[in-house]
Amino acid sequence: MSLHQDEKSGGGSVKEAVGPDTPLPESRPNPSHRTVLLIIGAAVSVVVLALALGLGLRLGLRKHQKSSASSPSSPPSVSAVPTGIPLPGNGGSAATSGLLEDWRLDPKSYILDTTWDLNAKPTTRHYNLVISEGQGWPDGVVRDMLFINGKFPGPLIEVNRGDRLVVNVTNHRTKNATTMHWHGLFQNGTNWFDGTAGVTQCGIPPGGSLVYNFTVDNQFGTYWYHSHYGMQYLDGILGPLIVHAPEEANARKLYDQDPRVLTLDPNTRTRLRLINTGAFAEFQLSIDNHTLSVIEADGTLVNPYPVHRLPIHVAQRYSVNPVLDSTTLAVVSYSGKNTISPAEGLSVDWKDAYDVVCEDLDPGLLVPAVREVPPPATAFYRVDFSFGIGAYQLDYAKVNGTTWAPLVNTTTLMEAVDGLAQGGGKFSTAGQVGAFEANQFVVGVSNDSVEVVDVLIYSLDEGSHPFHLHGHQFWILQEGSGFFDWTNYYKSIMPSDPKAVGNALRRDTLTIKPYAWALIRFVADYPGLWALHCHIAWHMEAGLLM
Ligand SMILES: [Cu+2]
Repeated sequence: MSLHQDEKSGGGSVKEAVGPDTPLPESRPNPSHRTVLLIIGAAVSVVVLALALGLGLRLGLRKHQKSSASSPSSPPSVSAVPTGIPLPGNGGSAATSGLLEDWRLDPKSYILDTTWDLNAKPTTRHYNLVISEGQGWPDGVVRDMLFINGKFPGPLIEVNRGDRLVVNVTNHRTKNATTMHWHGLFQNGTNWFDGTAGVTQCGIPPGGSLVYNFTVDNQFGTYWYHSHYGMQYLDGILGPLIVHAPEEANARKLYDQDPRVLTLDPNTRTRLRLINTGAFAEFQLSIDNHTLSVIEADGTLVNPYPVHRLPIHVAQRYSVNPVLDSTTLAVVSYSGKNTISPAEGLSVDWKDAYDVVCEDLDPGLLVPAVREVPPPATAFYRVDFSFGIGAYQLDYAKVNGTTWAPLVNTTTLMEAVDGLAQGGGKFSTAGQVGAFEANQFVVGVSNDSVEVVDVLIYSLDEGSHPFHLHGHQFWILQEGSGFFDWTNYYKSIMPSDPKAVGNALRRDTLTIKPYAWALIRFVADYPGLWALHCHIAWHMEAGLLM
């Protein structure tokens, strides 16, 4: 299996944000663009998690090497835990014995139980998540981390559509507050549990706790949860969240994995749920000699579509079925075959070139299995964003001229409630709402009727940006660069001519390409304040949110 990290997401305050340059031994091999992982097995999401956490250090490593006099020349390592780096605690033995460090979650706990009852009556499912501080070495280098229930990453949360989810989040940190966001969940009627610090809630203070209590409805698929407070999720506050539904029965596959090597049974179809929980890099995932059949994107089941490489940008999710063929040897091994550790040369990488620019699979290739023609739009907004140098010579993002900053001691939601009270129950719905502070760019949508909202997001930046809309899925209606075709828009797209908008892909995180635009549409029927933002952690920190 190879994971290609594409670091050309560009833009913004990247240089400021890659984190401390941890001194590294000179014997550390060159970082390879093609990384083969044998040590970290189990769910591929864990592989992604570990690489994502290590990313800052890898970037730091590059800088370090550039500035050092002699460049190391040893070949790329196939081990996720580089040799020659002393690991504290029992980490050293873990690298050789397969035992887990006590802070690392057992990857086996991410193997979904295929006997899960998809048709169970709606019930209430309780989870406890305790946030604490500590040290770990997910990429082989010791760093300060945050843990959930003492582990990284967080536990798998599983529900059925229609269930009530009750999660008690307790903050055992000594200084900073925290929140928990349920990425991709609609939160219909419970906007205040969306977990966005400064927008829908104040942080949970050290020593405090908050019980999130909401119903998961109208959706199923692969989601995740993460802290939405500063850039905390990069330090470890994250985990997978799977919503099941009876419709899944057709697509349901069996899972058979091993904690050290991804082991597949050639006679069993396997569903890998992939989550990019990283901060910055897009991953291009491939398995040598194996086609990946994409069956889900951000909670939308799609007709199987075969790819050799799957680009996954930050916060996006895909489900894939590896097309298995036991005559091939690969780093993925087949159970019952004596091919646990083939030399790397025995399997062959796809010849397809890696994407140079971070971009999604063409949404036109992923056809939703359930056709939903978007209703005609009733409102239209245009959003331009760019980066520029601001105070303290830092890069700041501008969204229609505003740079978002989380409110302290209150929330945008509270300001909205106050605004409603002062307006006698009525609220301006014309464009940007003036009831908020200047750094809170809020677009008001009617609270008297359900609007169908088109947003044309226009990038004036040289990088790629994975945009996430909270609380909704959106249809991807059009993408392009250069001028937007207004004539065509008013003639066929706004009124939803099926030939023009057809069976457009629905998802919640879309990569906007450099100097390009995307037209998305969503039905604004979940009341509340919902963030629309780039999910690259330091771009959001730089204000790329509205
Ligand atoms: Cu961005």
